[in-house]
Amino acid sequence: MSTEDIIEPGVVWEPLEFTEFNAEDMRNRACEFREEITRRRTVREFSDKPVDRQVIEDCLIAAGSAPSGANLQPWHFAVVTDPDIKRQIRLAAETEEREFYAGRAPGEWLKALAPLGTDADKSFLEKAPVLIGIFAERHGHLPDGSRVKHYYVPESVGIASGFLIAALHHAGLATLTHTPSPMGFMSKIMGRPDNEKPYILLVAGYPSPDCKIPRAARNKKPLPAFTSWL
Ligand code: IYR
Repeated sequence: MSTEDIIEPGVVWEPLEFTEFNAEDMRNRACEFREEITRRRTVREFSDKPVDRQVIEDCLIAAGSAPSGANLQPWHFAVVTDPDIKRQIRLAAETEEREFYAGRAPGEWLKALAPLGTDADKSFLEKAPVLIGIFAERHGHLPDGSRVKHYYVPESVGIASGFLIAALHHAGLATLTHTPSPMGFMSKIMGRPDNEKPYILLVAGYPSPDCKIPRAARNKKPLPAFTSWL
């Protein structure tokens, strides 16, 4: 606590550290970030080149700084690099995905996916160096075991996941936001408790040297199609 802190019942206020940029710098920063983030592409063909653990940890710290309901940070990130565990995850995901593509998915869903060229082959789950199981804590626990209610859980975990994807991209890594369906197997294989709901299986690493991506995924709505100014 610094000497500038103001203490009131229930809250300690501290001064905000804020960097204000001049108008030109701000425009440049917005434009540079837009260019960097819009270069991100979802990748499904990964190389097995390992990734520095420190890089993943820094990106996770960035994710953990996300805003969340009542600042309760209702997320857990399970990082998997062990080849045996990756193999178990691949086998379990492919079992579900084979059923998904062979009939569980409604025709309309398969039609929507067709331009992306996805299928039940999930070999990237073994090949990529890092899998990050993202879990949403439906509720938390105090040290004495009693329940703590969480708020805006999907929103909070979604924002943290977005931070993580942006941080990994910024560091120079490719990602895949994989949503195997259903994903209950993630809890079992990654040893996560019942209060955590599997949310996303994020794949991270380098793209394979001959990586191809579907052109259709480049189609992004133009600004007027998804914004309004009042
Ligand atoms: N889970 C399947 C299907 C799939 C669903 C959506 I929505 C996608 O954006 C991509 C794929 C799979 O991973 O192949």
